Amino acid sequence: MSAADTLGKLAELLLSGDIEVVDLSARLGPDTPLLKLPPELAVDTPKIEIHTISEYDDKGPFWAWKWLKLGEHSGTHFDAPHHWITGRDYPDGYTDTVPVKNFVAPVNVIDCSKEVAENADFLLTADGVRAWEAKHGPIGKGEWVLMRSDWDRRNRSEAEFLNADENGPHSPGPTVDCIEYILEQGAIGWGTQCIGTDAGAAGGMEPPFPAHNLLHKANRYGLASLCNLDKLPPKGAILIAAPLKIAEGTGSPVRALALVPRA
Ligand code: 23J
Ligand code: MN
Repeated sequence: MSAADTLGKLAELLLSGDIEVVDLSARLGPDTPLLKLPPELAVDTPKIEIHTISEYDDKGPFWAWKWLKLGEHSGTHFDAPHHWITGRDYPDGYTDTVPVKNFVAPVNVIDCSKEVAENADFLLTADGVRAWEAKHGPIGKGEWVLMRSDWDRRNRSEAEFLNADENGPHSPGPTVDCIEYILEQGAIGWGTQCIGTDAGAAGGMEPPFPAHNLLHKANRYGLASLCNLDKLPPKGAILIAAPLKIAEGTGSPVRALALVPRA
């Protein structure tokens, strides 16, 4: 089938609903949970603010509009290579310079929800990824790898989403060897349902924050705070996640979508 015929068929299947569009983004607003770093480490991203300019009133009689105060790394968002010191020198590593082709790619979804339900500190290892591949097929070059934890069920409460105690945050993520392995396989990026691409305990790993460190060192991408991964098949869906074209941006909230064949 020619590319034109294939795209025509895709249009037909989208219109009939045989290919569904699944929303992988969380609602973005003042209650959106935001990352809290240890106070000695850094300054946190500010709370989201949404201000009304006018709403059919004396500030604008016929129109409603708002302005936002919004950190780049807020809610469901994309991490660009320039976000981390290891990726700082890639000219195509900013939100406005990443090739747009990379915003549409096949997606692998590794279901860790049972493990995470029993252990909030669960870490996915390279062996865990290989065991998944033995069952579902190899991770291909240029594909996303997403860790399903069903952590989005906690996102209405910042305390539950961050899940911190006196020892720090408890949330699942990848090991160093997990990220090394998916990069060897040619993955375009790694995404999770937690506040960031790294586990709560990742500050103590070597290197610290291995998902950030290694992905961005390889000029690859991250996605955080994804929703609805329980609605995706292990393989066969296509992920669309495009950051805003922020000038020299390090990341951006995204409306992440998946194209999924109807069961
Ligand atoms: C800044 C510093 C550490 C981390 C992060 C941001 C994120 O998770 C993020 O949103 O990229 S771990
Ligand atoms: Mn981020």
